[in-house]
Amino acid sequence: MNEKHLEVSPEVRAALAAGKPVVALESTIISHGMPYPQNVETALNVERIVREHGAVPATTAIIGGKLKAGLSRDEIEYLGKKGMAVTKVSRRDIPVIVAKGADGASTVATTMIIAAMVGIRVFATGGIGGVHRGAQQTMDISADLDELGQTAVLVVCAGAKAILDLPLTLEYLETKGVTVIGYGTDELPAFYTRVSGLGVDYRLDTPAEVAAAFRAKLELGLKGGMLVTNPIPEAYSMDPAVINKAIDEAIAEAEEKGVKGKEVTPFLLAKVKDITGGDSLASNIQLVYNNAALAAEIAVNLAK
Ligand code: PSU
Ligand code: MN
Repeated sequence: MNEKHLEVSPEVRAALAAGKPVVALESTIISHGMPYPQNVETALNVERIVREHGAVPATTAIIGGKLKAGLSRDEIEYLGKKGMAVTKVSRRDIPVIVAKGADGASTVATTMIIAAMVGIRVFATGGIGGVHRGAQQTMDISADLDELGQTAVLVVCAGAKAILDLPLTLEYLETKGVTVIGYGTDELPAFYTRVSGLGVDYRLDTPAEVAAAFRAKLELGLKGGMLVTNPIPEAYSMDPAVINKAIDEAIAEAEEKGVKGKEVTPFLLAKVKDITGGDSLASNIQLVYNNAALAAEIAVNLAK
């Protein structure tokens, strides 16, 4: 691999060389997914939770044109403070940001790319991008889904937000050959809620079972990732009526304002948070912690 554009922290490098479990983490969730200062606090807690579960955290971003795996506290603080002013970097954005020597926050797609480049197999986040409602007209389909179809990284999330068209998102993942696992559930979790009325492809109940399925995929040389959907803990799940009403309002406002392209997801996330008066933010934070713990356990099993 050409390491010219890569910077792996000493801790992450040592863990990978020793075959120890490592969990990748994204940074768009820090800059664009949550407000400051909760975003920085959450990012640091997620790193701690990964460690407590026996793995090394590798938060990713682009800093000064370098793809980074493993950020310092100061770098996390910097991205969190800068918020939406940081460039949100998905696959198509990487070449120009690197060539300019600029900074960028990694989406799910970019985090998978960085993880695969350095040899990290497991990644924890909150929610992935997907097929947006109205995609039949707008063709707004997140690059995260194609990345899952081509890059061999296992992604642990809490399902997808109902800001997306969930049935179409599942169809798209099927087309791309992405296995959707329900962790301890037969139903696709919908981020803020444990239920969606839609089925997952397979239910698996332990980190060891998930690791075995992913190991089989790697051994077979099947390209692409795997999606593990982990329901939000009961205690933090939201009333579906409340959250769905907030989402409908947010989507109506986005349409009215003509919000387009890469702005759509951050706009909807911020609106939903405002409408629910911060309740959704508290849930969001807890489900990320839950995913970090599971991802670390899967990484530990995969490293055995
Ligand atoms: N969904 C969330 N929280 C997030 C995102 C999505 O619930 O923070 C972020 C992730 O970084 C994801 C990106 O990769 O938004 C998807 O953006 P887009 O839909 O523009 O591909
Ligand atoms: Mn989009």
